[in-house]
Amino acid sequence: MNHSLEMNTSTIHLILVGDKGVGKTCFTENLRSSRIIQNHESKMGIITTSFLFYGEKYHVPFKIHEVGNIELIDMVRATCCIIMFSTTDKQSYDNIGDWYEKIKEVYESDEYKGYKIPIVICGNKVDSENRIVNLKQINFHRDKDIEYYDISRKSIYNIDKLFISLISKMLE
Ligand SMILES: Nc1nc2c(ncn2[C@@H]2O[C@H](COP(=O)(O)OP(=O)(O)OP(=O)(O)O)[C@@H](O)[C@H]2O)c(=O)[nH]1
Ligand SMILES: [Mg+2]
Repeated sequence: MNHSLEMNTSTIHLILVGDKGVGKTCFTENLRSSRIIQNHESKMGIITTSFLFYGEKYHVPFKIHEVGNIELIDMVRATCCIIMFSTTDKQSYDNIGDWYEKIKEVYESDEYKGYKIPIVICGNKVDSENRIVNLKQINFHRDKDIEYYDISRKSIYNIDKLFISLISKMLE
């Protein structure tokens, strides 16, 4: 196994955003049970969890910051982002544009000197019988340099793809 990237990569700070109830905390809890966790803390409405991502090609340390309040985004220093909505909640899909705009505003401000933040969008809860946002309705990412994945935290579907997508973008 190649550990070289683990040795050379500093921690990736990931901001996980999305509406209330889309599954952000559950998603992070899942990572907690399947990855090596260094620590987990909640401060001023932001939950931060450290874990080591085990990929086939590399092991990468992440710090994941869960933010469910759009006003708190600029309290976190992050270099990549997951925007989550729930495929059982149309409003949470309609709101991803607001999250996207705010992420761009904060992480592509002058302070970040022209940085283009890697973003991946995911629609959670695809295991549910109550899915109402179907693949053909999900177009937000299409004219942007963003990948979209259907995911299920419950049935652990496509979770690793989010991290692999972000890691490849960070390495570009
Ligand atoms: N069916 C299904 N339900 C899920 C899945 N992930 C989360 N849920 C449910 O969604 C609900 C909300 O999950 P949370 O993780 O608390 O959502 P959150 O995004 O952290 O919400 P806030 O912290 O309030 O912003 C819980 O009842 C979970 O059981 C999933 O993959 N499938
Ligand atoms: Mg939560």
